[in-house]
Amino acid sequence: PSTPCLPSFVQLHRPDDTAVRAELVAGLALSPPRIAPKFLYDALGSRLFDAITELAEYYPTRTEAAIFAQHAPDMALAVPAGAVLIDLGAGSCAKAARLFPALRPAAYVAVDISVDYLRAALDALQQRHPALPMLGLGMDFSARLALGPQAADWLATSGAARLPRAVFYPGSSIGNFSSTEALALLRQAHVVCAEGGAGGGLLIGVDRVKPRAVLEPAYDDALGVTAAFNRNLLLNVNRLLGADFAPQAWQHVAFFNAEASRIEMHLEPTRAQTVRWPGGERHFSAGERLHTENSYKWEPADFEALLGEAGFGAVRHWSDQRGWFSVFWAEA
Ligand code: AVJ
Repeated sequence: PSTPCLPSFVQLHRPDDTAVRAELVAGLALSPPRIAPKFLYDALGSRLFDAITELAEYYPTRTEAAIFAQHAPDMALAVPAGAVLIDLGAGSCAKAARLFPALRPAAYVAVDISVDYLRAALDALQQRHPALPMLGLGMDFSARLALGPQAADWLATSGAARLPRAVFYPGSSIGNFSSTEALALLRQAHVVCAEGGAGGGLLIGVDRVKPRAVLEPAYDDALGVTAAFNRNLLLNVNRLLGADFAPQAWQHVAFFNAEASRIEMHLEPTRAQTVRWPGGERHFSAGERLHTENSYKWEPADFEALLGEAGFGAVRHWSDQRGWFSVFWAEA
């Protein structure tokens, strides 16, 4: 019997406060102004997102979960057993953990923007899987995805350097990226897979184009949870930038832009106002929208073509009965 594993943790270049403030100020100066969707996820925002996933209107989370539950045995035939499972945006690590019995990974690398967030989740998961080597990797992979030398050292020490790598990117988080940005990220994911042993690949959840009558309520629910999630971004910006956004003076706006194949979320001022922060200000006229998120919806054939452009080989996918969501496996 081998000794139980302890999770390891590595934090790579965390953006400092100055860089975060500069990014916010630059976005506010644009016309139209925009703030990146990552600013939706402070402590309250993450809880509001969890609440969104429970809403009747928000189909992606439960649809994807049903696809994994139904097709896990089939996925296990495609994804090599004994791989290094690399979980992008791992958060609570719950989605990956549910796949452990089917995929039987030999090592688990949980990637998220902050290892602080991963620490409790990985400590608890390690208790339930004492023999599985686990690494928490703090990294903003939306800027650039590469495991780096410290993770490579950890894989070598864990005897996992030459194992196939399965990159796991569930939740249709890829939807936050335009096709150009998504291609860049998928290319980097392909490099990560290709650096491991043969047979690796990418397991990714993708939300599909569907009728507006289904899409729009998912992003503008009857209880106003998504509205609170969107407006909470202003409170986060107030905290990060020292700004004085009044959230009650901003309305949640969400609609499907069919030409661009994306849901857009905006915040619209209900009256003209000036927002101030140390060293700057911006005037908003009534109705001048602040763009906070895009959530792209894909046709499976287009997403498959994108995977090919990114360097992946054989592709297959699994979907729900209604064809609302797909999980792709793309071989490196
Ligand atoms: C976490 C990016 C997948 O686009 O559906 C949910 C975020 N925004 N409701 C999505 C979100 C509003 C979500 N992703």
